[in-house]
Amino acid sequence: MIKEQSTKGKTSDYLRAAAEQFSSEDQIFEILPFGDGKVNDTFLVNTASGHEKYFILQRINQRVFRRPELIMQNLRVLSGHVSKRLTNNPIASRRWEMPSVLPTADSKDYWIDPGGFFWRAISFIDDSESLETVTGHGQAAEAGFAVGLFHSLVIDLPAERLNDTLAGFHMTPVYLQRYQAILESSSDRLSPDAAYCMDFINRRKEFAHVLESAKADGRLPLRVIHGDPKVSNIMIDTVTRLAVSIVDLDTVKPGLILYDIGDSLRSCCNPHGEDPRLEEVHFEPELCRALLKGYFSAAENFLSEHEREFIYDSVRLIAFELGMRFFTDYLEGNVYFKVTDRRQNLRRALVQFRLTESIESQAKSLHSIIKESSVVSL
Ligand code: GN1
Ligand code: MG
Repeated sequence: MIKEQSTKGKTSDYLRAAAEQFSSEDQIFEILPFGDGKVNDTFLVNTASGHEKYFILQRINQRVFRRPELIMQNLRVLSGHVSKRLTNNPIASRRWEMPSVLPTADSKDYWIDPGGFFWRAISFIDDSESLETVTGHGQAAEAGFAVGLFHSLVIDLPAERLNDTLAGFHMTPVYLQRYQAILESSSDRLSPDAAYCMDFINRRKEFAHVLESAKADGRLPLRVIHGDPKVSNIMIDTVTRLAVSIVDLDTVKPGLILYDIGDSLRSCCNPHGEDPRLEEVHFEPELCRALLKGYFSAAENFLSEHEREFIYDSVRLIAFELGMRFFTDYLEGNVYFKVTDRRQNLRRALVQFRLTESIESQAKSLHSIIKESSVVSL
């Protein structure tokens, strides 16, 4: 039986034992915390002393992913599909790799520790690193290329072949409902920052429905999406500085392609990242232009007219949605996103709301940048 995740189960309890399940004959030399993930616990395992031979070990957060075995099934379907695509149609003149699932000694996709926690291992993309923020047009174009290439590789994978690993993910009206329910039982609503957040959300309640309404009336189709294409999930070759992979595939599932485009723009065009000083936060339009150029250079012409029309709304929406998710979690006592202090999720919410305002204040110019960068070249 898989145990319900609780804050009591320390990751360190079975960390080494977990690494050993996936290291085949290799000795474990070093295990280090890895990346900036806010949900799962992620480690880099080095299995060789003197030189580097790595894999990624993760303990899945079962408060968020209630059925992690469904993630592993999705990863199998995804990697089977993509490796066939890459064998039949290799990416011309550049390196591109998909992370793969590593089996345990008894050929399972995961290991459940004696405390009931779910561990799995994924290959590390050699000679690559992720970026914390995008600092130039070249990097934005590479991030866009990676998301576009991912979409083009899964465009012919029927969405119904994948499990829904996280119900309601990126459905803004669902987050709005949750926020309203939590607000009713919260006592923090009187602090000035919390009052600001409440007012901010209140003024955008109608807007929260923009993508789900268009989906409901058939204008936006369900496709296979990545779900979390933020900048730190794009792997860059340490020598060529070109994107070589997109990782963190737990939220690959049926969804709107605009969740991905919106989230990629939200993350990459915010040059100071998710935890800066508030006055530094802004949405950088020229990074948006570069990212979309990169995206459309890899994504063939499959985006419909409607999908293109909603690109502006999608970036505004995903920034707003993430702010609302952080704020709700703050009100709820930080049960979803990892935090270092009690108010961190409140600060994160303020950053995303500032970013949303920056996007809104540039609506007109962003619409024309999006139009220019997403022209179909038939
Ligand atoms: C979470 O766990 P991590 O850091 O990969 C979240 C994303 C957010 C992101 C913001 C499953 O991703 O939706 O965009 O934080 N993932 C989940 O940094 O909720
Ligand atoms: Mg993620």
